[in-house]
Amino acid sequence: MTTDTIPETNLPHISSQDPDVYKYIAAEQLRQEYTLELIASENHVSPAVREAAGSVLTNKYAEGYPGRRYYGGCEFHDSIEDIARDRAKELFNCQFANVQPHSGAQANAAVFFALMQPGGDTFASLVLSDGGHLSHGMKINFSGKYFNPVHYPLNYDLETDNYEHIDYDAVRDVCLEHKPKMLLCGYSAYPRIIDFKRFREIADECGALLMADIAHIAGLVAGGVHPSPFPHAHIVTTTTHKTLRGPRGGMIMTDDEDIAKKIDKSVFPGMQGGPLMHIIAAKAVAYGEALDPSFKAYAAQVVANAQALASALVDHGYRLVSGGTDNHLMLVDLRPKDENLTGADAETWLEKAGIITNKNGIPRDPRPPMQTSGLRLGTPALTTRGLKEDQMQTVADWIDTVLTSKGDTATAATVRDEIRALCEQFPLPH
Ligand code: DSN
Repeated sequence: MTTDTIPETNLPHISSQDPDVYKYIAAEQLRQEYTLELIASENHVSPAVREAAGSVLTNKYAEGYPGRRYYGGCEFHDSIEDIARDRAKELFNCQFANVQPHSGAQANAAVFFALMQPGGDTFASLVLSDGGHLSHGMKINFSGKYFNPVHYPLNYDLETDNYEHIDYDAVRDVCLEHKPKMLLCGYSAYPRIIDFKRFREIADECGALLMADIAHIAGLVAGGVHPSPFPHAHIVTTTTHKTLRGPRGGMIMTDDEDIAKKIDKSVFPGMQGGPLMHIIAAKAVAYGEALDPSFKAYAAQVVANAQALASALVDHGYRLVSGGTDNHLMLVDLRPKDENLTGADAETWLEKAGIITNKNGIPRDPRPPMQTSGLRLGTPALTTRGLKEDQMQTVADWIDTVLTSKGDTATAATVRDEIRALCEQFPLPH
């Protein structure tokens, strides 16, 4: 990057004090401005959320909870955390919210250590390679090291309509066999509606607590375009930065007072020390935005865009895992289009053209995780910048052009110029 390409960043202090760091922040701003962000777990926050995250609240220790802190000077922090908790409860229609987890994985860890005994207790979940999350039982993650995961399968019966959907009968069978203490639902790469009511019936039948990790779909739940895990789940965890469009962070919610007490203790002092109060303020601001009626339209457009993109990709000859999408993401199986094309190559070639994605294993993928046969695409970030169904057709055409050209440099340059022109028409929120 040359200095004449450094954009206006409104960061005068870093710019004059620390040009080494500044130039990369500026470059990143430029990258975000002029590329299409299709990573399903990313989004563009509002300037108000960014201001809160960059505020003086970062200076303060506030260990404890509102009204019960271990440090003086927390008066305003109490008010901010109360606003964040109240807005979270209103947004998700639940009784208790802990807004202190630094991330989704830490939120999940806090729940596991609050409600299960390490070293023995069993939980049931979807395996990472089928669309689950590493904190749902991966062997080298805390969840697989300290607890005993058993996994329920997707439906792999090609004769049925719901191939590669959650197989609820199989969930029930696994739970009745292993009697897990907790049943987990909610995923990182699953494009279909989750039937929380059915999960709760299974949890009740086998005596398990139901935990829903809605990290990916929280914004869709808040916007009313995906069914809510409440009142079915005993515990709900989420991240705050994906479809919910807040700062990077986590949250835990419940309707059960006993569970809420255990969760609070498990987050602090169990897992964490001082809460990130600047991030809690940014969560409060983001929840305020999500409570605005305009957020419902945003969430509906995210899904409409995903469905438009999915259908245009199918028209180009790609296969979608489970046959399509009901939410913000899709998993593209690249093999029917080109048997030799890997997710890793697709990710690299698309990035050269200004389309940012991530390679992703597809269920029963014969390739290893750093290669993969699939690509995960999502529409939350494109929808934030104002793109609609018409542009999704164009995005699918660009993806196909780049992949069909096998990463040809001239093709990538042409597409990149066209994308820049589109990005200029749909600037990021500043
Ligand atoms: N890494 C996140 C994602 O991309 O889905 C999940 O934590």
